[in-house]
Amino acid sequence: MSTTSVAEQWVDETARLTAPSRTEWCDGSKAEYDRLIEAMLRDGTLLPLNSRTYPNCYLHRSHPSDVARTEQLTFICTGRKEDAGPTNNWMAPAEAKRRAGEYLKGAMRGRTMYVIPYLMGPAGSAMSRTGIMVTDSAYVVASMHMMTRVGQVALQAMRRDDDFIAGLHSLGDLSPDRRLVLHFPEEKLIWSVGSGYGGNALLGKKCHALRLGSAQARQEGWLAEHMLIIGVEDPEGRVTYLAAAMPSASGKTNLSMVVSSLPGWRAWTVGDDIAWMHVDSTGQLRAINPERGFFGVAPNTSPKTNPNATQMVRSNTIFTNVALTPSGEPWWEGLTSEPPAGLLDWQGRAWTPGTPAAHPNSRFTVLAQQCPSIAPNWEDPHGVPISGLIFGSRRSAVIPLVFEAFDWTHGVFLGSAMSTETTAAITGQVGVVRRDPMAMLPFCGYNMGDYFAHWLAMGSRVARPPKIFRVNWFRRGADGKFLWPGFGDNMRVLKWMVERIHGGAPDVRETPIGFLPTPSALDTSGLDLRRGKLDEALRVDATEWLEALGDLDEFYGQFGSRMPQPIARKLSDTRRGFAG
Ligand code: OXD
Ligand code: MN
Repeated sequence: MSTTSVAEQWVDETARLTAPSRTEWCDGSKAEYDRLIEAMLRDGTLLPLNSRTYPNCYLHRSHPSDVARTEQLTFICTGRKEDAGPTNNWMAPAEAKRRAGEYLKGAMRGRTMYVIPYLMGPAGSAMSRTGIMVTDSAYVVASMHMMTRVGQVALQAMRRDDDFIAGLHSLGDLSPDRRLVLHFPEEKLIWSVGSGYGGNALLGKKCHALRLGSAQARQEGWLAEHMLIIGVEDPEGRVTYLAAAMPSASGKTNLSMVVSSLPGWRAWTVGDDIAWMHVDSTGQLRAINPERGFFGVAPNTSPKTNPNATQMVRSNTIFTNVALTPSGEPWWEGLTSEPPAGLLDWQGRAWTPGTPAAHPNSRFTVLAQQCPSIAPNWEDPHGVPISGLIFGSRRSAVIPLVFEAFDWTHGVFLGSAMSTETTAAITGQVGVVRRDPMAMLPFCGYNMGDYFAHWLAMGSRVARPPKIFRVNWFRRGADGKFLWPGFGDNMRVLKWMVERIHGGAPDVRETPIGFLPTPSALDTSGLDLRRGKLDEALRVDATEWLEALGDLDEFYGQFGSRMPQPIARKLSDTRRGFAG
C-alpha cells in the first residue's frame, strides 16, 4: 500500500512514543476482518453467538468502568481557551500532550499497533474526508471496518499529502484515572487513551466526524452535524429528504429506520447519527452520511420500536455489553416482553432480576447496507438534497410534539435553545435537563458562539433554505405516560412536515415559538389516540415557556461578543410574544 511521507512520519513518531512490538497497516479487506475476528475469538475479546440464528455475530464485553463516552475527560485543546469556548473542556495543547504523553509512553509495549487509513463519506465524493488512526485494539479495528471505509479508498481520497486527521488511540490501562480524549483542531490531531468504548475509541465517529469535523467545516464552509438523514417517500413516489439532530440515545436510529404506520408512506435511511452538509453550486443544501455503519443503542430496540434494526442485527454484527441467553443469543431490555430464563448479564454473571441484564448503553455495530430500509442512493457522492431540518430532544414537559420555525434565523434560535434530559450514552446522571444546542453540546469542536454564527452564515448561502422544525416525542401527561405513541406513528409528524415543505397544510396555528399544526392537520387516521391527548401534546403554555426560557440569557451570555445578536433578538421576540 502506498502512503504519503507525512502519514508515515506521523506513524513512526507515534510508534516511538507508544513502543508497540509490531506495526500493521490495515487494508480494510474481508480477509483482514476475518483474521481479526479469529484472533479475538482465540483471546476471548469476542465470544461467538449462536451461528444458526445470529450468523457471524459476536459479543464483546468491555471493562465495567468503560461503558460510555466520558465527557468530563474530553477536551478541546486550542492555543487560546476562548476558541474552545465555555461549553467545552479546554486544556492547553502542551499540557494535554504532557499529561496524555505519560499515559501513552510505552503504552503499546507487547501489543500490535494497527494503522487504519479510513474515509469518512462515500468514495468519490468531494464532501468525504480522510483520517489515519492508530490503535492497539483489534476490537476497534474491526469496528472501524464497519463504521468507516478502510484502506486504499481512503488514501486515494486525500487532496494533499497532509490532508488527513491523525488519530492516536491506545487502550492504556483502561482506568478512568488515566483516560483522556483530546482534540487538537489546529493540528488536525486526536489523542485518546484509556478507553476502548464507542465514541471515545472509534475515532472516526465523534472525534473526527463531529469535533474536528465541525472545526474543519467552519473553515471550509460546510456543516458537520449530529443528525440522522432520512428520505420520506409519499404515496406519489416523491422522496423528500430531511436531517434531524437529536441528542445521544434519543431516538435517531429509530426515526431514521421508521416503519410507517400510515399506508402509502415509507422512510428510506441515509444515516442514523451524523450528517455532513454542503451548499452546492445551485444553492441547494446537500448531505452525506460520513459513516459506513451503525453503532446503535441496543436496549429498547425491538420488533415494535424498530423492526428494521432488529432484522439488520441478525447477522454480521458485533454486540457490546448486551446480555447472553443460554442458547447463545444476544438479549437486551425491551427485545422481548419477558426476559428469557438463564440469562447472563452484560458482565457475564448470572443475571439477577431487578438489575440491568444488558448495560443501558449496550450497542450493536453493523454495516449500513444490512438495513432493510437503506436508501438505494445512500452512497451517492453528491449527497441527497435536504429540504427540512429537525431539532428534537427528550423533554417530559413544556415542549410540544412539533412546531415549525418562522424562518432560518428563528430555526437557528430554536436549535440553539434546545434542552434535553441526559441518557446513559454518557457517564453521569440520567434524566438531568441541560441545554444541548443542536444536540452538539458534547460534539462542537470550537466556540459554540462561533458555531451559531456559522449556522446563520450558512443560511444566507442556501438559495432555498430548508424549513426548520422542532420535535419532542417524549412529552408526558399528568398520569406520567407519554402523550404521543411515537415510533411508526412519527411518520404522521413527518407527513405534516413534508406537506409544509411542499406548500401544503396551510392550516397552522401561529404562536410565539412558531407554527403548530392544528390537531386536525396531523393525519391521525387509524390511530387510537384521544383528542385530549393530542391537544395536550401540542399545548403551548406561556407561563411554562417563560420559565423554561429563563436561563437562556445566562447561557447566551457566556459567549460574550461571540453570541450572534440576531439569535439573542429571537429570544426577546419570543418573550415579547408571550407577554403581549
Ligand atoms: C453515539 C452517541 O454513540 O451520540 O452516537 O453517543
Ligand atoms: Mn450520536
